[in-house]
Amino acid sequence: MSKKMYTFIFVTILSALLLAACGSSTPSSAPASGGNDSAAANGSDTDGDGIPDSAEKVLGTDPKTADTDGDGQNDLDDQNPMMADNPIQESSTTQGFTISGLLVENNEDGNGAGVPDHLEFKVTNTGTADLTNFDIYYTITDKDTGAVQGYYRTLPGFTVKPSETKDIHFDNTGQPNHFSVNPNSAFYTDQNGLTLKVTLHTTGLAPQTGSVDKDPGGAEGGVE
Ligand SMILES: [Ca+2]
Ligand SMILES: [Ca+2]
Ligand SMILES: [Ca+2]
Repeated sequence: MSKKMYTFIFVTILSALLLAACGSSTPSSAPASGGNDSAAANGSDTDGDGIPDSAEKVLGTDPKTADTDGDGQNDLDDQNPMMADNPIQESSTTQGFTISGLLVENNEDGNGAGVPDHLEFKVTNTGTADLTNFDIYYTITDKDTGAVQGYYRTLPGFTVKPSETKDIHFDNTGQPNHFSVNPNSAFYTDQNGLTLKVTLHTTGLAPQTGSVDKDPGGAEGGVE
C-alpha cells in the first residue's frame, strides 16, 4: 500500500471521528468548491487538498494552503507536511541587503500600538537597484523537545528600493507586505519556548539569515 493511501485512510478515519464528535451540530451545507469527493463527504475542504478543514487543525496543517510547508507536495501526499527542506541554493556571496529587528512577540504596528504576536523583521536594500522576487525559508524549533517545522515561501510583490528599509510580516491579516502563515503551526500551538531561524534570499545575492527566540506560552491574539 502506498504512503498516499495510508495518509488517505488516516485522514478519512480522522474525519469520521471528528464528524462523530461534532454530532448533529455539523453544518449540512455544501462544502467549499475545489474539495475532492472524500473531503466533500466529511466537511469543507477550503484548499482542496483532500483533507477537511477540521482534520487540518488536528494534523497541524494549514486549511487554506494545499502545500503547507511549500515543498511542492500537497498535504495529503506529504509524509511530513510541516517540514520542508531548505530549497534555497545560492552561490553568490555578493552583499545586497540586510535583515534586522526580528520580532515574534510584543509586536507593534507603525504607530507603536500593540498587535498580535507574529514573525516580522526589517529588510534594508544596501545596493543600487530595486530588489524583488524574494523567497524565504524559516524553521520553528521547540527548545525543549527539539521538534522542528520548516516552511518555504516565495514573496510575490515584496519590493525594496535602494537605501529603503521595509518591514515584512508573516500573519494572516492580508495587509500589504504581510504574507500568510500556517495558523496551526508550532508558533501558535506549541507552549514551549521556540527559536525561529530565517533565511531570506533573492537571486544573485548572498542570502541573509537571522534568529529570534519566543518565550514559553501561547502566541498572543492568534494569527488574524
Ligand atoms: Ca484541506
Ligand atoms: Ca492544507
Ligand atoms: Ca508539502
